[in-house]
Amino acid sequence: MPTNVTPQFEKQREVYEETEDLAQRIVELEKLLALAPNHKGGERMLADYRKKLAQLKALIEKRREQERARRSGGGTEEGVIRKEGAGQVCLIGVTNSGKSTLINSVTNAKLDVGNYPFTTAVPTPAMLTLEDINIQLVELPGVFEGSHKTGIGRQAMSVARNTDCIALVIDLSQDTDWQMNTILGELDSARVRLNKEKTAVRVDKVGLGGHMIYGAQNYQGDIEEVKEFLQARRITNIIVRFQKPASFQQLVDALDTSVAYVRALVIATKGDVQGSVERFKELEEKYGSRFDIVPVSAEKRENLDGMSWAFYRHLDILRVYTKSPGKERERKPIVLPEGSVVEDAAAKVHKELFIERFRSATIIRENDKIKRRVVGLNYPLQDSDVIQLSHT
Ligand SMILES: Nc1nc2c(ncn2[C@@H]2O[C@H](COP(=O)(O)OP(=O)(O)O)[C@@H](O)[C@H]2O)c(=O)[nH]1
Ligand SMILES: [Mg+2]
Repeated sequence: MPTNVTPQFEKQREVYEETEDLAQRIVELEKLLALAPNHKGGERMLADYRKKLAQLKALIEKRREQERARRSGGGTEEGVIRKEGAGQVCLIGVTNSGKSTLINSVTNAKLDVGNYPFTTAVPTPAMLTLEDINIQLVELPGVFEGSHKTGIGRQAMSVARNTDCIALVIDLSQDTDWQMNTILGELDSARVRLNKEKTAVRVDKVGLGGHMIYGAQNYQGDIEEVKEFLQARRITNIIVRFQKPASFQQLVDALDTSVAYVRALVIATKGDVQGSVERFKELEEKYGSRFDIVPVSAEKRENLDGMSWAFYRHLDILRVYTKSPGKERERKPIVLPEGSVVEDAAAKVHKELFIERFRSATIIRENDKIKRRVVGLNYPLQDSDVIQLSHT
């Protein structure tokens, strides 16, 4: 025995060590932790047990997920497009609805435009530059009833479920209700849910960057156990956002890949054709309460800027600019999830200097009544804040 522990603790340790059933083992280990000594010297042992607990929980979750995947016959394959830029928007619609034309008109891409079906057979990315950030647009192959069961459709849905925002592209030159029903039906079959209430925890698996945890103050527990859980699940690169107060179980649910919740909007295109005004009105009446609907015409280049900014708003991100005393602000922003605080920005600049040795932050808002304010690490940031950090 490394440290002084109580007889109850010793007894519970035996119970725990003899329990074989995984779920029960977790329960016993939790009991053990509750009985653990609270003095110095016991910390090391406690940390080891906590780590063990996280590993056991990860193991049981993995088994459950495999079980669910086996039952539903679906895999958990990742999207095939590498995410780049500040966020990713997927354009989805029936064939010939004008997706390629839209992407071509706001990026340098030269996607094939055709008056024949299924010109674009694989998810195709292009980069939209909006002021000082880039947004990745991805055209998904045209959907049709049952397309989620085809190889191409499955791949498209896998990209859709991992994206930051879905743009439903609705062609105003043909029946809109049929288009909406087809797209929504296919997404629903692929277990992609749109515009559901913001969940307490949002996770995004990414290609690099390690464990990026935002809103840690909302986590009801020790943030170390989150990191250990991710490690034990062998998830190396991920963004976890605690957007509201959240428990360990809510984190586990968020990592469940069988249902995806994605933000969405509608782009109503070909606004130049005859009958488009009436069809747009119908669309508004029917779906206006569920989605933002943005009318455009690629042909007449109408409202393309409005569409780009609508994408930006639906990514739920904000831009902040750092500034050194006596100098201009940096030209390139730091992009953070909405709801981020000063600490999240400081972590991106220099953790050791500006968090561990944090002194204060000055926020400069040119258009605000109070132009400069001195704040702490927990202060919530707004889009286009200029921030000056100082350390001891
Ligand atoms: N009138 C009009 N036609 C458009 C517009 N955008 C696209 N189209 C036409 O719609 C057809 C299909 O376009 P495309 O971008 O290939 O559709 P996709 O299959 O959804 O990628 C092409 O013939 C385009 O010229 C628009 O804003 N107005
Ligand atoms: Mg196309």
